[in-house]
Amino acid sequence: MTASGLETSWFIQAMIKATTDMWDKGWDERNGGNVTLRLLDSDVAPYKDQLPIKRKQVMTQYVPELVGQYFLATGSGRFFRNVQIDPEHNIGIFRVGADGHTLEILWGFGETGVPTSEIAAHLQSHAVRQKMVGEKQRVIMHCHATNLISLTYVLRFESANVTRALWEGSTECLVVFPDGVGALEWMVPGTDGIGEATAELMSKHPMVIWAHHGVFACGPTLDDAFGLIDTAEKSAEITVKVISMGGVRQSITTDQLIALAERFKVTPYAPALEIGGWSLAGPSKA
Ligand code: 2HA
Ligand code: ZN
Repeated sequence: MTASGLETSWFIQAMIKATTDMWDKGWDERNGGNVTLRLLDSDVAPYKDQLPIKRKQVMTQYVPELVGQYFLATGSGRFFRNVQIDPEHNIGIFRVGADGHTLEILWGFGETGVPTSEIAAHLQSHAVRQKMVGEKQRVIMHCHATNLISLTYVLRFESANVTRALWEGSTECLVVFPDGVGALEWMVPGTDGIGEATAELMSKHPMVIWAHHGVFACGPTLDDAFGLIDTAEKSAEITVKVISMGGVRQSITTDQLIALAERFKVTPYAPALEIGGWSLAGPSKA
């Protein structure tokens, strides 16, 4: 296989870098994780002759808001560690068809592959974030960041509490994600239901933690979404270590969080300030 012009495009190269970095971070074992990047008409214009409709995939959901939009996505069942070796097999480009319900596969995903199994959560989240921030919304990123998942087994699993724990876990967190994180109870992955619930939380938070599964983040660029997860995961790692060392003896206070928000001119997610601290879940019922 020779690298086509398309494979030298900024967007394929950026997706290779993002998925390779995510693999290197240990966030995406086997086929874990998925990423979608919305492409602009100006991105695809130079490659139009390489993007005929190869086949179609009918979805169970409707996303009329996204009709005509192009997305570069990781493939269902594909491994992030292989994207750099064979992009055309492991990632691909599709357009949302005129019925808002059919994906027109234009390039990649191998001979018979389709976009990520979490397409519902991706497209519904794109639609919600586009409504909020418009053109700037371009990336949804999902992965299995180890320490964020670990915390879902011990923290009282509510958005304000998880946000507060992450803000206290590292000073930069409140500045990087003042809108906090959403906490989504365990649900069956790959369903329209988890897609709807994720998108609903994405209307308040740029990141959603899926209990015992992983994290979803959004952003204007792959770097932004990656940076959000990286920052939260670093804080989660510190918090896991703190809990493992016997628990918190001292931490960042509410007044200090407020001072931080004032200095960096951000408005923090109020419920996470108001609770005054974070706590572990009650004793196991087992
Ligand atoms: O792509 O991560 O949530 C595999 C997954 C499903
Ligand atoms: Zn997953």
